[in-house]
Order: sequence, then C-alpha cells, then structure tokens
Amino acid sequence: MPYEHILVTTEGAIGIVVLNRPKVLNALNRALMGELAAALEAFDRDGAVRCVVLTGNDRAFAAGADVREFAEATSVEMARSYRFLEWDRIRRIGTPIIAAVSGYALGGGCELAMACDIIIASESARFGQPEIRLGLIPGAGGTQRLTRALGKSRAMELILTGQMLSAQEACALGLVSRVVPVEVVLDEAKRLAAEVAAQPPVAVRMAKESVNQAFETTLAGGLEFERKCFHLLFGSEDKREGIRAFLDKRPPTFTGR
Ligand code: CO8
Repeated sequence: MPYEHILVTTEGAIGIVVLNRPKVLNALNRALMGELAAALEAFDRDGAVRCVVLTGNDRAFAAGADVREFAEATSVEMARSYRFLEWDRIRRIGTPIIAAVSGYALGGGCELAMACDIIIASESARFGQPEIRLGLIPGAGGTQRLTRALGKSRAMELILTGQMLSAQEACALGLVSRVVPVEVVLDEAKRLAAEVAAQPPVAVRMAKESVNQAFETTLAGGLEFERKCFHLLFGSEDKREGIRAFLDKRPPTFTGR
C-alpha cells in the first residue's frame, strides 16, 4: 500500500516505520495515524515480521498531534470524529514495537513512544507533554502512561508545566531503556529488534501481552493471566525445540508453532 506520511520497509524479520512529515516535526495528523495503524497491522499479520522499529528523524520523533487540526474543533466534533480509533488499533498490535527516538517527542509524540514496548533514546531526545500550554491535557494516554512510568510527582510536574525531560533524565527515571549517540540510535534499535526477532514468536507475543497486563489489572489477576500463558506455551513446538536444543547444547531453530 502506498503511504504518504510514513516510510515502511522491512529488513529480514524487522519491520521499520519512519514517521515522515519533517516540515512539521512529524506532527501526527489524522491521515498519518491512519497510515501508521494500517502499516503496523499489516506487519502484525505478516508472520515473517517478528519485531517492529518505529522512528522519526534527528530533529523530531513527533512534536505532537497536528495542532492545526485542533484549531477550530469543538468538543462535540472531537468526540464524534473518533480520533482515538487509530490509537486503539495500535494498542492492540501483538508484535513488539521498539521506538527509536531522537529530537522532540512531545504531546502525542511522547504518547506514541510510550505506546511502544521499548524506547531507545538518542542524546538529543526530549520528552514532554506540553498540552497544558495549549489549554489542553494529554489525550492519548499521557496522564496514565507517564504517571505509571515516572510516578505521580514527576509526571504531575511535567504535565502541569509542559516542561521537557532530557534523554538522560528520561533514562534515569525509567521512561527509556537506554541513551545512545544520535547517529547510532536507529542501528541500536534494529540490533535490539533483531535480538527479539530471534526469540520464539508465540512466546514473545505472550510475554508482551503478559507484561502489559501489569498495567491493566490487579496483581492476582496479572499472575493468573501470566500462568495461563505459561501453561499454554507448553503446547508449542518452539517450547519443545527450545528445551531440546538447550539439553543438546545446540542453537534452537524456532518455527513459530
Ligand atoms: N502541530 C503542527 N505543526 C507543528 C507542530 C504540531 N504539534 N509542532 C511543530 N509544528 C510545525 C511548526 O508550526 C513549524 O511550521 P512552519 O515552519 O510552517 O511554521 C514547524 O513545525 C517547525 O516548528 P518550529 O518552527 O516551532 O520549530 P522550533 O524548533 O522553533 O520549536 C518545538 C520546536 C518546541 C517542538 C515547537 O515546534 C513546539 O512547541 N511544537 C508544538 C508542541 C506541542 O504543543 N505539542 C502538543 C500538541 S497537542 C497533542 O499532542 C495532543 C495529543 C492528543 C492525542 C491525539 C489525539 C487526536
């Protein structure tokens, strides 16, 4: 499918999506979000793609929702436009998604990075939820995901002031996994994606789902969910192969069955 606002490629088992509206710092307009959801769903259905990398450019991962689309919108128009449908579709993707973030990840851009499973930041990355300065609040999960990631006090500080976090601060606070130089951030994300892609895919998807349950449910409910997934994996060929290969002292060959 031809896309206008994103670039989509594959490298082996890795799907790569580049947000591509550089003139407006990759502002996330509705059309881009539709393309992004469609591209991620296509990767998710493609058994050959085992991990996805989502990135922007050196200046911006994404500077937020496209505020031009908000300028004249009323509450009713916003509610009736179901603008979060694409975000909900992205939340349901089972394939792990790694965000490689350089430059601005603000507002919806920060929320999009947080909707991914792992964030690798470059030294130039800046994270923030500046919506308050527009008379708004985060709308695509920022008040929830940032608070879970940073704790109440720090999240509140950022959301109430619109201040940004540097990459190093974001790393110290656990929002991102690691910080690397700008010129290697995409390679680092691809290297990590290749490592994830080499693992047995059914177990990878269940691990992702299970970790995400930690944000959705009680500890007892999450433990129950984890246990069900754990038991289910005993029916997979990859589990048999993984353990047999370990005992035979040879590398495993996973088939995704
Ligand atoms: N939307 C539209 N255009 C944008 C956006 C944006 N979010 N951010 C930057 N641009 C445009 C600028 O208008 C400018 O365009 P032009 O050259 O035509 O004037 C171009 O990108 C370059 O930007 P600047 O000249 O401002 O670049 P600076 O380096 O001076 O500043 C900043 C960079 C600090 C990132 C600045 O651009 C900025 O503050 N941007 C807005 C950040 C922001 O407020 N983001 C939050 C938006 S609201 C939101 O995300 C709500 C999410 C809700 C979820 C979505 C549900 C639908």
